[in-house]
Amino acid sequence: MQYFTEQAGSQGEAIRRIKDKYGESARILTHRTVRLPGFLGIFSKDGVEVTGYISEDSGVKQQKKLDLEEEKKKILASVKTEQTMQLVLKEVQDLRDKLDSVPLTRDRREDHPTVEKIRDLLIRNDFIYDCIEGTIDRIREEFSLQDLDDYDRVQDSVIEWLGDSIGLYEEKIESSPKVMILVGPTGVGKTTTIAKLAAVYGIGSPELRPLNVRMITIDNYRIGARQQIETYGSIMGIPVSTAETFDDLRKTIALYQKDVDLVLIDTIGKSPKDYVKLAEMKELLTAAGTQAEAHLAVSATTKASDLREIMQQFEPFNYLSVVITKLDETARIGNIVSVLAEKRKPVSYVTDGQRVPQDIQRASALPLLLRLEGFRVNRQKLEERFPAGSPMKIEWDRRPRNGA
Ligand SMILES: Nc1nc2c(ncn2[C@@H]2O[C@H](COP(=O)(O)OP(=O)(O)OP(=O)(O)O)[C@@H](O)[C@H]2O)c(=O)[nH]1
Ligand SMILES: [Mg+2]
Repeated sequence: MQYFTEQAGSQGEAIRRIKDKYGESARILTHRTVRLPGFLGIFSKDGVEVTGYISEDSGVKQQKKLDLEEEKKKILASVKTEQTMQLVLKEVQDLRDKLDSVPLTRDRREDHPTVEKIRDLLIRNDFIYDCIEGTIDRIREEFSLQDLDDYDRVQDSVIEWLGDSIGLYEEKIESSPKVMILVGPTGVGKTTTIAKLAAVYGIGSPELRPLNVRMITIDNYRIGARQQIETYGSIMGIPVSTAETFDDLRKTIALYQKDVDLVLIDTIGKSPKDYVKLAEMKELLTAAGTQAEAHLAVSATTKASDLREIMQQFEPFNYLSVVITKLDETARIGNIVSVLAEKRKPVSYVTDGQRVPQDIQRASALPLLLRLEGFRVNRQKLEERFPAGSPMKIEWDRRPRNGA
């Protein structure tokens, strides 16, 4: 700390001198009256002595001020660099624009409102990136710039392409008995679907005679699981067996060789991350015999990345088709439609509610396309192009209304 003492004839004069010498940072501590020496020791007079110090605080402030100045300079310098960068970027952009305009049509069309609108709709419906870009590319290939002005025509084609991308698996009950195993993650609706299928096939339809159906559950671990399927069985008059071991399963199926048409096997829901249990379940396929077919149940509400993972993890079951459940619980079907197309897996059944057995239908693109949000769907045209999968649903929906 730097101290100072200043003597003057008056306090005012002392302070003025201090300010002149030390500036604004001078701080007064004390002042006292002193005898000031006069000329040659004679004519001495009273005066004031002021003591004080130089404030470091203001020194810091000053330093800060300096730092700030420094910063400001730096910022200004960087702004200049930034400006240069911006200029360079702009130059690059201009160059790119020039280059892009060389092949003419392609990027000019990208800005066509029809293309933009379709892209937005596909995004809104949760289609995955590859599917969206694939569709946009196809629009570019198949429509001239002039054709793009006809939005309705373009969107109708897009709906058709999406419909065509949905592979269908038609279940054929030929071998006797046909053994169908439903695998899939926990809680997607496997047991409910098994019950629906048992009822639908057990009751028959105008096209298919009532089949002799059996249900087998290997879900002995969870309290209530066995009861759940047995309840369905007893209501529908369809026998249910429980297989405690894979050997049990083999023996049970062997018992059904003669007069049973369809054996439906309900499995335990497994998280796709449950590798060990999945491997164990794989043994199940072997036990169920060579004629057994696995199908994977997934909920339509599953997001695309999870769907991919599930489909990957259940791959060892060589599932032939996917059963889409809980379609009623989602407004967006882009995720499931795009992942199925990506993995090239067909759909066999679609379920859209909890009612057993009404809420199931044989797969068709129709129920999925009808759920497309924001697209103007011409139902009649779509029904002609993508006929409903099976009379299953229609048959059941008619019954209550006819009072049958
Ligand atoms: N909204 C709706 N709910 C469904 C559908 N299918 C099944 N559910 C319901 O989903 C819940 C689970 O169904 P389950 O059949 O027990 O599912 P799961 O796959 O057997 O389950 P775990 O055996 O625990 O793996 C139940 O409440 C069903 O009623 C469907 O299509 N739509
Ligand atoms: Mg179950």
